[in-house]
Amino acid sequence: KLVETSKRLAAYQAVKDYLLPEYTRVGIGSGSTVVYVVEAIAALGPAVTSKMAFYPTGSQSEELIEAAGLDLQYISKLPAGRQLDVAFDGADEVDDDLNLIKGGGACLWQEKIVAASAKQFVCVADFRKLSPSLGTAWKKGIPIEVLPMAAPRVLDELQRMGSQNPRIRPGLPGKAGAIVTDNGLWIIDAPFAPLLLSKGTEPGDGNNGVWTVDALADALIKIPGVAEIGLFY
Ligand code: DER
Repeated sequence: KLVETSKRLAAYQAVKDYLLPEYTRVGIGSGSTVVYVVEAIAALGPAVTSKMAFYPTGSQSEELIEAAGLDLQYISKLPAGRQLDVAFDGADEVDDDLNLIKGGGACLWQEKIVAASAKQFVCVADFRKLSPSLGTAWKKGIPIEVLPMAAPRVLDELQRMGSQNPRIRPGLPGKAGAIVTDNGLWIIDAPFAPLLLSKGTEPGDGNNGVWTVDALADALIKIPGVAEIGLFY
């Protein structure tokens, strides 16, 4: 109950503070906190929302926008040179530097594209998500979207980089085999020792078992077969 109330309060506050009435293009992330973001936006009423277009980050996000009766548009149709005014999304973990682990909902690739297409990215996270360094609260690992045929090679490389027991995310009941993302790919969850803040003072290049967020992100994205990683930094 406390968690749901916290998510809802955070979402309504974020919309109040960051969705300005003059905005016309709004990104909508994925997950359960974003459900409250859309609820808060819809509560503004058509007088405000009818002037806005809403851009999804996957099938769940699309459904939320449509179910709320909001105008559904797509980032693929955004005119060249234009940006979204703001994008709202959740996170799995947030460190003191506002680095994020995202991808708990397996929507990280489109989420990162939409976030990067917005002038302002608003992350809505309840008290559970705050942690001194990434990997201390969210222990399931960094979500990494991969081409299925490369998954074994990526797992090998993650082991070599010091990930503790990286694994392909299994499907939920009703889906035999691996989770398949909205993009037709798989997710590998790769736990690493707690990541230092991106301004980490130690040489966080993995040799001493710890990484700075930016050093790890740079290393992960280079692994052949990796499409995108669930580190926003
Ligand atoms: O997959 C994601 O990155 C989502 O934003 C997700 O991690 C947040 O989920 P929650 O709002 O249900 O905690």
